[in-house]
Amino acid sequence: GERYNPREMEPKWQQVWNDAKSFVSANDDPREPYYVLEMFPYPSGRIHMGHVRNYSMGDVVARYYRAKGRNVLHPMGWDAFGLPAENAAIERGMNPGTWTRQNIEAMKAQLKSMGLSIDWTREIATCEPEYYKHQQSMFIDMMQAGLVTRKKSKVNWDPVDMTVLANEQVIDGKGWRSGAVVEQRELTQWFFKISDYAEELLEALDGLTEWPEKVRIMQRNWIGKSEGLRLLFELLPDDATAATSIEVFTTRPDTIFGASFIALSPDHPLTTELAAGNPALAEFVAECHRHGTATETLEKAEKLGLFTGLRVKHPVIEGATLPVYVANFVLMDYGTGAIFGCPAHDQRDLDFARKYDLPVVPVVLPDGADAASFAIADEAATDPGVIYNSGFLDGLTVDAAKKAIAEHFAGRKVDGQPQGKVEVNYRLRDWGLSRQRYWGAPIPIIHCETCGTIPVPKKDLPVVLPADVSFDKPGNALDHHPTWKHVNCPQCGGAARRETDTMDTFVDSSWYFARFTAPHAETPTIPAVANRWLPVDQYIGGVEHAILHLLYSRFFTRAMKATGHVDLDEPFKGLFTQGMVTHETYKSSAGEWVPPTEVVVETTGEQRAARHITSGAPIAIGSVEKMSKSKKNVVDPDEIVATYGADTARWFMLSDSPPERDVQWTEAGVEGASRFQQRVWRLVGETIALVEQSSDIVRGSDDDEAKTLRKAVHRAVHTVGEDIEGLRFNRAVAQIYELTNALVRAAGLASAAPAARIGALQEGVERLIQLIAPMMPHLAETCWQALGKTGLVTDAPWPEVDPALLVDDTVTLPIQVNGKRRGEIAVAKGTPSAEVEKLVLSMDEIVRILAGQVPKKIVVVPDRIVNVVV
Ligand code: ANZ
Ligand code: ZN
Repeated sequence: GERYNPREMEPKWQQVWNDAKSFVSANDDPREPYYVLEMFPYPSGRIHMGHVRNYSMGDVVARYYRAKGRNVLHPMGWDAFGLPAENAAIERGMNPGTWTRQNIEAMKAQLKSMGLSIDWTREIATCEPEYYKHQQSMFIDMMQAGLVTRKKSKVNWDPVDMTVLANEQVIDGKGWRSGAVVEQRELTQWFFKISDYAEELLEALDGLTEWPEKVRIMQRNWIGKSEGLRLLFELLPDDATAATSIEVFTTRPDTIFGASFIALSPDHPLTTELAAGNPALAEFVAECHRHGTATETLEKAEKLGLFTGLRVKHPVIEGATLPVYVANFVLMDYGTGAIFGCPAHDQRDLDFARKYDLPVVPVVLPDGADAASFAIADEAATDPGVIYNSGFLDGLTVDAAKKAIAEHFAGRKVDGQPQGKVEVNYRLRDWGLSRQRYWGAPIPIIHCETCGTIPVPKKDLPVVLPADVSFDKPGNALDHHPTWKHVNCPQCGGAARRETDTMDTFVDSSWYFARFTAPHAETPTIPAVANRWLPVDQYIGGVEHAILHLLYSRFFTRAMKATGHVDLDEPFKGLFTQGMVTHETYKSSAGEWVPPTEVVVETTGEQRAARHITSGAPIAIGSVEKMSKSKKNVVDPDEIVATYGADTARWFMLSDSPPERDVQWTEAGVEGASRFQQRVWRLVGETIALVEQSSDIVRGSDDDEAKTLRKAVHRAVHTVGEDIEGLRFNRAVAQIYELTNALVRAAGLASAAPAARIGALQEGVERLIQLIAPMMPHLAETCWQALGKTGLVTDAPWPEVDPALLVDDTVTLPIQVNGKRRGEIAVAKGTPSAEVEKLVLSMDEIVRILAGQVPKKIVVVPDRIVNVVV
């Protein structure tokens, strides 16, 4: 027969599906809904192999549940705002919108060439006013519901790009793009009050049982609940300040006897007061400000401090005092902005103490350590143990000591207040959404000198981004626009100014899944429709979004509930985070990365050697790395689709490793996938020929040969279904390989009962095609048609499984000789006793044990046990 030609068949079937509107889902379809979603892409220009993997998985799930009779929603859109578009605009002198929309068109064509079962009628792009109009409207709703605030805050300011940077965009204290040393600035910013939901977001994690445990742990840590104590330290009188106490926050009050200093944040009000009269301190504070606020930066940076001259009373050691420092590692926006340091049991405190020569007194004795000899060197002791060197706390566990010391301080007074107060703190900060950038959704606010901060009236939405902007000056092009920001106040009619900050792009992606349920509605959602589809049954994407995107979406869903747009708390019922796509790296002798397309790899025995495809120069084969432009080890999906077809790329992506792990893209792997495709096609051809030659085909026969094959088929249908539901795509693929082998063997068999065998083969091949349809849909349609089936395999219901054929019908019977177990025998269920007897007596082991004796009696309990009595 002819080879299968994906280049011809793939576009053909894509057209057929498109014309038949196969994947358009109706909101009023009475069948049970199933919503599968892959994280929508940023329109960077081209899809990469990571997208291919992500969307192949989602498509298998979508096509499978469609076949299972569910009303499937499988949409696609574009996370289309963000900095890269502005950078491209600056480089190419192009409007960011033009660049973005061109990229969307190019990537959409690429996605279509993959044959994904997407409902393109629901496509959305977050940069279009039809989308962000509703985001602006919800922003106003949330503001009125008290979920938005505007406050001054410290931000990372990139002095070259003239914008605020997120903590994640500050790398080693420098702006990720400009490389400029990031400064701290106080700016008035817009915030979502996500911290109001800290406890709820934390508690609800336990209910997300279909999420990976690692993602839940990351969110738990990010929210960072800690229970501790606010503790007042009495200041010794000093001319430098009128303050009488310092309040610290600690989660380890049990270590109080090991305290050796107090440290204030550089931004603590007392620091500011002292710095006014202390030039050295003022200089130190300025130095701290020159380094970023990013927590990560602070954690890596050297611990630095300056003694203020102040001292406090030690709260539990009579007559002792502690020095007060200002230290760079104490943050103002956590706890109280002041700490007590216990160097023996906290690494930062230990580094600090070693540097400034402060005492290190251990007060928690690790389990198993000896009190007389235990000492702290370079590493703080953070393991559990028993309190010692601590007066009335001695002998208590850490937890018991925390309780005891909390009670102790609750009963004492400093400045007329209890000295200690139990307090819960969260690391989670409010979500700063202001960006001083052009390419984002404008924040719908007008500032009026008389009326204050006024939301834009809803009838005036959307606040549209002007297209006529120039990027000749750094900073926010919206702010530089000659007219855009000058408006009249909607309240008093006087001259006023538009807010020129735009929204963080994470806002756009915090509700797109809800918009997909009614993408053309005049309101942000149609609540009844959204509630019917949501939560997303299966969400699939990269683990890099484990915290921000997924946490923001969880918050935003709650905020949408509070403002009446949906009626649910959790947006994603099932979450799956897929692994990355990797490839070998190659380097020339000059030490330059060489792309795989320019490399020929030859294998002789165990040895692999590479050379340059044109020059023949030797090339070093390097490690396997995540595909990245910087290492040039990328493979372009377009080239793969053009050479092998989309089905081959999809199949390989699903087959080679568990979906949560990395998969290594290899030429050999793709070729294997391509060969399998041809093998299926040949099997279909042989089956058709066999069917044509025989006049009498029997389907569903109980004939031995036919039944064995039918059992293999039904078992495969059953387990492939289970594996797809469990997202174990590689195992589903392995089952399909096995079934194909069995069918190929059966096709080649010279048989005693050809009518039954060919019937079973025909049934088996039809089922095989249905099993591969979610993964290689184009090949499956071609085969389905060749087999003479009517309609599309895409529309065929998932095959029914005959439970009788799933039953394993061999049993293993233990064999006892004179009551002692001597062996076992596997026989078909229901084998008659006489036959079992004969089989047992012919077994080598039994013959040996009997050593010529004739058994007195043989008792066979059918399907249970064999007893031989001699
Ligand atoms: C004394 C102590 C002794 C502490 C010890 C730790 C270990 P979590 O658990 O993450 O909430 N801390 C408090 N406020 C701080 C701030 N604004 N900036 C930097 N560090 C701060 O961390 C709480 C602990 O971090 C607190 O407990 C405090 O140090 C420090 F053996 O107090 B601890
Ligand atoms: Zn006004």
